[in-house]
Amino acid sequence: MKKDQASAVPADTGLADAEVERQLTTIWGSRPGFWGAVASVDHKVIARRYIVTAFIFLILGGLLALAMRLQLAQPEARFISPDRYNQIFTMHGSNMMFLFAVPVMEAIGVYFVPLMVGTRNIAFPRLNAFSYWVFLFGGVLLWLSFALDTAPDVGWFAYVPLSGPEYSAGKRADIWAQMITFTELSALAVAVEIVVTVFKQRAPGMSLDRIPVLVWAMLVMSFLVIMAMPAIMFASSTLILDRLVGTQFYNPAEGGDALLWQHLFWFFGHPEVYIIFLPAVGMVSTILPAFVGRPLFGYLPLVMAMIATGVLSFGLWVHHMFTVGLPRLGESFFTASSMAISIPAGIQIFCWLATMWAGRPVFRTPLLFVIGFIATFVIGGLTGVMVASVPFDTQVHDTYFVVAHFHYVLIGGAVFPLIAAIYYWFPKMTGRMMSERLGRWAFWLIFIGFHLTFFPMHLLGLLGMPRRVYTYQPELPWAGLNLFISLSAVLLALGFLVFFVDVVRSWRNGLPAGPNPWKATTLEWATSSPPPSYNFRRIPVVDAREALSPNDGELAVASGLRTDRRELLVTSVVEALPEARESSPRDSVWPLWAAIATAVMLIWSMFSPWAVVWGSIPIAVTLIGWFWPKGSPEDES
Ligand code: HEM
Ligand SMILES: [Cu+2]
Repeated sequence: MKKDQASAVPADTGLADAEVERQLTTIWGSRPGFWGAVASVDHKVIARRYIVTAFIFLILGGLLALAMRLQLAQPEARFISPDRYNQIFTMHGSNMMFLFAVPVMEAIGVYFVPLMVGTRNIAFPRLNAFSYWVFLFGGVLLWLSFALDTAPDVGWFAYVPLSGPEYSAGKRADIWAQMITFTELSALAVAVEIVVTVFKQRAPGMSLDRIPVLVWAMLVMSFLVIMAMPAIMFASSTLILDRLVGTQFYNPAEGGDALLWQHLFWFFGHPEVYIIFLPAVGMVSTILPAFVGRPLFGYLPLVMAMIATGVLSFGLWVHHMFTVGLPRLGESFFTASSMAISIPAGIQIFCWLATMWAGRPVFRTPLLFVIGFIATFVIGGLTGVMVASVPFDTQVHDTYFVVAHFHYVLIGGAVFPLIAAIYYWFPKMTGRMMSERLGRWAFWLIFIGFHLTFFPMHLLGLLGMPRRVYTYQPELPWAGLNLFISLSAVLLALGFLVFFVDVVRSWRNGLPAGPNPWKATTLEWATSSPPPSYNFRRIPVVDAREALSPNDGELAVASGLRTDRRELLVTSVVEALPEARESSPRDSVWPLWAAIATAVMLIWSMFSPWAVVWGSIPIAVTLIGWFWPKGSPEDES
C-alpha cells in the first residue's frame, strides 16, 4: 500500500486513546436488547453463555448423582425403579461428559485463547455462535427426553447389541446417538476455531515458544477433538442407520461386528479424557506461578509432555476392552502403552512441584484447588496404572473400583482445576473478586466430601459390587459403605452449593478487581476487566514469554488497524510476524437460524431417513443467508 493511500484509511494510528476507544466500541459492540444479544459474535459473550450453560448441566447431572446415591444408600430401597435408574446413570454419565466437561473446557478456550494471544475476536466468529446453539439444542433434546421418561438407558458408551435395534426398541438409543451428533458437531467447530486463532491471530512477536501454556493446552486439545470426534460421529450415525434403515454394521449374524462399536467408541473415548484433562493442565500451569511468585518451571518439558500425552492418548483405547478376549499380544501392547502415558503425566507433576518448591506459596483459593487437584489426580493416576494391568482389570472390571478410579481423574483432574480457574479468572470475566472466605469453605467441603465419597468406592469394588445396579441385597457386605458414601455425597454437594452461592453473590456485588489482581503475566490481564468488546485498544506486541513481566514498564503496541470496520491482524504461524489485516464478520442472527434448521434435521432424522434430504433444504437456505454479502465494509474487503 502506498503511503498517501495509507493516510486516507481511517486507522488507529495517530488517534488519541479515547477516540480510538470510541470508534472501536461503535464498530465492535453489539446492538442493545434481545436481538442484539442473540446476534452477537463476540467470543466473550458466547463463551460466557457456554460456561453458564455447561455449569447448569453440571448441576443437573449432580442432582442425578444425588438421586442415585439416595437409591443406593440402603439395600433394596424403592425410591427409583430399575428402568428409571438405567436412565439416570446413562443421563448422568452422558450429561457430564458431553454436556458439561468437554463444552466447559472448550468454552474456557473460546473465552481466553483470543485474549491470551492478543487478538480482537476468535476465528470464524459466526461458526462459534452456531456451535453454541447446536450444543444447547443437543442438551435440551437429552433433558427433554428425560422429562418425558424416554431418556437413553444404555450407559454412556451405549454398547451394541444392547443399544441396537433388537434390544432397544423405541427412540431412547436414537436420542443418545443424536445427542452425540449435536455435541460433537459443536465441539469440532470450536476446535477448528481455536486452532486457526492460535496459528494465525497471535500478537506480533508471540512466536511458538512464547505461547502461554494454557493456549498450548487448548491447541493440543483441539487437535485431539479433530482427530477423535469423527470416530464417534461415525459410530453414532451408523448406529442410527442400523436402527432405522436396517444396515448391519454391528450385527455379526449379517457380517457386521459388535466389537467394531467398542473400537470406534474407545478410539474416541480414551482421547476424550485427555480432551478434558489437557486444558486442566494448562489452567494449573497458569495459576500456579501466580500464587508462588515465580515463573513456571519447565515450560518446554510441559509443552512437550502435553503433546506427548495427546499423541499417546490415541494408542490406549483397548485398555477399555481387556475383558472381551482379545489376543494376548494385543493386550500386552495396550498395557504397556497405558502405563507409558504416566511418563508425561509424571513430568507435568514434577514441573508443578518444582515450581512450588522454589517459590513462596500464597494459599489463596485457586492455589488450594490446584493442590487438591495434584493430590487427587495422583491417586487417580495410580489406580489407572492398576487397572491397566490385565489380571487386575479382569477382577475389578465393571465394579465400583472403576467408578472410583474415573471420578478421581475426572473430578480430581478436571473439576478441581476448573474451579481453581473460575476463582482465578472470575475477576477478569466480571471485574469482581470472589470471596476468599466462601472459597475456603467450598474447597474444604468439596475436597473432604469428594474423598469421603469416592475413596470407599474402591473398597466396594474390591468387595465385588458391580456398577450400574439399582439395588443390592441386605446379605451382601456393601450396606455400611454405601450409606457412608451417600452421606458423604451430601457434604460434597454442600461444597458445590457454597461455590455456586459465591459465584452468584460475587457476580452481583463482589469487590472490584482492578485490571490485574494476581499480578499475572499473560496478555488477558493487559486489558480492562471485563474486557471491552474489541479486547485491546491496540494490538499488543510481545517480546518475551512473560508478556507482562513486572519490570517491563509499558506494554508495546502495534497500530495501523482500521477503526471503521472490524479488522484483525493476521500473523505467521511460527514467528508471529505480521502478514495481513483481515476483516472479521459482523453480528448476525443467521447462525441461530442455521442451528435451528440443523436441529430440526437431526431430530427428524431419528424418525425418517428422508429427513436428511428434505431437512438439508432449510439448512442450505440459512447458510445462504449467513454468507450473503450485506454490503457492510467487512463483506467488501
Ligand atoms: C458431583 C459428584 C458426583 C457423584 C456423587 C457421582 C456419582 C456417580 C455414581 C454413583 C455413578 C455410578 C452409577 C452406577 O454405576 O450405578 C456415576 C457414574 C458416572 N459418573 Fe459420576 N458422579 C459425580 C460427578 C461426576 C462428574 C463431574 C463426571 C464427569 C466429568 C462424572 C462422570 C460419570 C460417568 C462417565 C459415569 C458412568 C456412567 C455409566 O456407567 O454409564 N460423574 N457417578
Ligand atoms: Cu482409557
